[in-house]
Amino acid sequence: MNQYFQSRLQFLQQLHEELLHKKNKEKRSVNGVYNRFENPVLTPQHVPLEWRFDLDPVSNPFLLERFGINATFNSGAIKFNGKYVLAARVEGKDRKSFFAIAESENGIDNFTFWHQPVVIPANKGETNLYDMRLVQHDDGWIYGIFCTESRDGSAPESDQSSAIAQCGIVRTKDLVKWERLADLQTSSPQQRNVVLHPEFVNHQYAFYTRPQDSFVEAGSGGGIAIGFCDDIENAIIEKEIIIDEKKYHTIYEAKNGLGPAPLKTEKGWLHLAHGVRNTASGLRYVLYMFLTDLYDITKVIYKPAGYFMAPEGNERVGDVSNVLFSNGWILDEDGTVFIYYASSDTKMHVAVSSVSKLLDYVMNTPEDGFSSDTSVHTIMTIIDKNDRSAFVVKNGVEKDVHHA
Ligand code: M1P
Repeated sequence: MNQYFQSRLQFLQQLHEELLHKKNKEKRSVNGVYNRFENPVLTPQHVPLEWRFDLDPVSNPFLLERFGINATFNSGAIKFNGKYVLAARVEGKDRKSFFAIAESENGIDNFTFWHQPVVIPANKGETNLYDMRLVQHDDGWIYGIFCTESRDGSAPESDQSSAIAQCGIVRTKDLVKWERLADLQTSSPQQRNVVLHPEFVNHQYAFYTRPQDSFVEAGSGGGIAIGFCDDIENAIIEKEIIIDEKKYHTIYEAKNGLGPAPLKTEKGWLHLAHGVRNTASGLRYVLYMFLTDLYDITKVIYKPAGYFMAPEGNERVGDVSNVLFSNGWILDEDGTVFIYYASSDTKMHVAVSSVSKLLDYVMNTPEDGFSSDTSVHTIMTIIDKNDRSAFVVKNGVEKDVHHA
């Protein structure tokens, strides 16, 4: 082994080890709903050296990177064998995405990739796979629901950008061996952000879909929909019912899409979704929440106005700037919720909350009145309540105003 190779290897290994063992630190929360953390939980630098470098000093004397990683983002999540596990979207410098499993003991730091990326049997013509939702279903399987992308065959040769997105389905028991099922069939020309509901509904599988006209724009489609089917091995959805539509002058006016599978709570099914609007600097993706009825999952019963989380600080900058996207969260037995979110299509982060806080947020944050006038009215109601309250806290001092 030449000296140069040896010192470079040492340098790379040390950098990697330090990153993998770095402790994460919770940040204080202003809104009180969740706490962000100082460091991202997955970055391209977390990807094992063995995937990126040929470590043989004879065939790679300069120890050059042979397969570069561009981003680690939009990860599905599940608690598996007591570990916090992410199915990350790993994107190479060649722009192709694939899935890789990373695990952590505590869910907030030291995420480490398994030995090899996930191998998914490929379908003819597929160019790209991404954004897996991991769902432990009542039927005993863990499903991976993801987006498959291929070139739009009807586009002229001069157009090398048009693509068709559809929904792929795989299942596993161990996150190692994955069985590919037939792709989901719906009548929508484009389908992204499809999520499997974790329970049977009237003995049927239920899918959340996002019917869309073109690859980027929702067009006449859009909105989060639900469809049902009998057979997961050959899943065909005849009818998509929109349960949460795009709407003028909201954070989801251009389009929206469901994030992870909903969490079951005593008050209803808790949903995390992304909303998109257009701005002078491009599309802005933020996260929002809503609650659906426990027994009628097509019925939205609570929906706070505006966003739950938006890109902050250096989360704002990346390959596709001004984007937060989440397709994975984990609910622990003690009610803690780990929200895994990606910033700007580049890296993964975690925010921690609890079911009680999230339900309080969803059920007690005022809903959208859809005008400036109603927003002012909402604030006036809060001020008025504080003015009339017997106990108010001012400048950190709790004071009984009736005896002041
Ligand atoms: O670039 C932002 C996101 O764009 C897409 O989401 P949507 O289908 O809602 O527009 C997805 O490609 C997603 O992966 C990406 O993060």
